[in-house]
Amino acid sequence: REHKPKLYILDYGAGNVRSLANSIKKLGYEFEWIEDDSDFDKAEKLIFPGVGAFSQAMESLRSSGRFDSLLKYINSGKPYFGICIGMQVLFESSEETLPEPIKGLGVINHPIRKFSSQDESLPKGKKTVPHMGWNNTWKAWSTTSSASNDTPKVMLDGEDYYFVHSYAALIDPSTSTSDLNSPIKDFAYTLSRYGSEIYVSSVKKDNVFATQFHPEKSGPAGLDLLRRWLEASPESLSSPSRTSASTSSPRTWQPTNPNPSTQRKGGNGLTKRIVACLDVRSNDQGDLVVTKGDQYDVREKSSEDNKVRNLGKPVELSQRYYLEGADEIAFLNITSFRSSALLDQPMLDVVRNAAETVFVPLTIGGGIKDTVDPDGTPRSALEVAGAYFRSGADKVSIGSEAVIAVEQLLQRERDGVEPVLSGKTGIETISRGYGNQAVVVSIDPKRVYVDTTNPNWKDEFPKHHLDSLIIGDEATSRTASEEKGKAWWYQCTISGGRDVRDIDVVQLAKGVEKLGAGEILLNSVDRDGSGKGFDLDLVNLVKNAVSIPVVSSSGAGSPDDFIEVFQKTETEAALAAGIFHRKEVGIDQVKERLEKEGLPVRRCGL
Ligand code: 1PR
Repeated sequence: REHKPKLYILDYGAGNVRSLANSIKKLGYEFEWIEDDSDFDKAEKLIFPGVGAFSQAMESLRSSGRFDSLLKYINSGKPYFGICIGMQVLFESSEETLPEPIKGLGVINHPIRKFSSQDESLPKGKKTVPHMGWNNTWKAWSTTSSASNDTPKVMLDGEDYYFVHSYAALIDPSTSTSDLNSPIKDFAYTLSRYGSEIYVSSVKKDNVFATQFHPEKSGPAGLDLLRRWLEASPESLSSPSRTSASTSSPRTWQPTNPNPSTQRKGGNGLTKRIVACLDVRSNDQGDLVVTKGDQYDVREKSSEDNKVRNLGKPVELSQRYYLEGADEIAFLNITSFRSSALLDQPMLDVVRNAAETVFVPLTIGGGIKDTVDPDGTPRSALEVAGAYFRSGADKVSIGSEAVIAVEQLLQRERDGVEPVLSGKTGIETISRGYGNQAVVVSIDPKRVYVDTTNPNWKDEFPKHHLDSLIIGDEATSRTASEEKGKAWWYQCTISGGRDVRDIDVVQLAKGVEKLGAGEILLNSVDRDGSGKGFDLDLVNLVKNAVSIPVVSSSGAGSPDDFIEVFQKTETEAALAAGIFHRKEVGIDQVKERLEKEGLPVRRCGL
């Protein structure tokens, strides 16, 4: 039997490492977790996946004494594969902890910097940070050596991979790539572009290979890359050795044109994401089903017994959407406000099972809050989220609790309480522990129409909701003609749209960004299940209020609706449920239409 090198994974306890474990298993390989220092000696290959924060990764490496062992392993010449933070730790330092930058392993003498949220190359001069989604990578070297193994087989040209990070190895292509003293000049690397900034998306030198993106979340392209690395013998991954490279140097990685034809032109570099959403609940027989509401009402109107609509099984459907090319999948536990014990939480199994075969990001929402188990054990929102991350979720989505948290925040601001941020809300604790990219806030707003026949309506309109007021005559939605003479604002709701609160969508969006949310999932109670298209006025309001990504949701009835939301708003992603569940249109068909319109999409090639 062919000897498979002993593979180890180094986990420092942050975020979703299950997906990496699942993808390795899926590719037919086995691995062990690094448990103690002697494992570094036993390892013949090592993967260090990182999620979350650079500082936490470094702190945990230092406090566990693993810093030196890891450096020793890398210097021994055995193959190392770093993912995301696992790539960043190779660098000199990160400015994540400014004013005191934190030191990395220093294998690459270059700093990790934050993406700028100002970007003159983009509409309104603004760029969304974190950089989250599918971006294109291109090779940025050529080799002068005759040795064919100098071209790393793991690095491909022009592929889309999934990224999620706020910091990166930014380079100035005009100087770095032509400067022979450039610290990364003797590495092979791929570059990617975010707006006007160019950053290193993967590096390879000798035994060290690392990617800023997540191969385990990058669909077939990511699995293919991982397979190439797993398949390669340690010798081929490690050659030529460091010493021979530094003594004789016939081999140099020569930077090539930083703007090749394989680079995606226009926009900010990211594709427009298509998200499939599965609203999950128990039906009247107690089975967990995917359901779908009209304006959040999930019961059949036609049948006498008013059954909960059953559109399929959650894990099976998620698998179907992955194969159709969904860029992301969201599961929402829509009855979570009734019972939300962590023990005996069937959604954990749904995530665990889905993560075995679905290799794109998974979001789980519903019941992410402080709870108490039936045996009386209290569970913090952070613990609940942690259980989902360990099961294979990449992000958690918080609904009702986010509204309560922002209400409290606004109250503290009004009362002049310092600090304004209590640090105790689920959004804050989870984003601190797992990074803000892991925290989505799901908003369920409802239109509240104003009586415009009242001549004093403008004076009587509540001042604190003015920012979310839309005058129908100026509305941008396709259905705007129906709205002439009307005016409305967007009120937030909790408990699945059942209770309305005195807080509007702009207040909420700004508040959750302040608390540390990394993304907004923007539903619309009015448009949900209507097929009338996304509420563009709502999307524009929220998109203009924040600088984190916004996923537009509710109302998709045809591929045209996706085209419209991407052409008329700056939204990063569009989510739909009903049309996909009812097979009215496939995700691949939506992407084909978007592509025809010149909108960038990831074609997954399955
Ligand atoms: O409050 O933190 O426990 O989270 C509960 C979560 O469940 C929230 O994200 C909330 O949006 C969701 N939710 C609660 N009740 C319902 C319901 O439908 N009765 N679903 C519900 C929200 C909206 C989207 C839907 C889009 C697209 N559903 O999930 O997928 O509207 O649908 P379409 O394309 O068919 O128009 P917490």
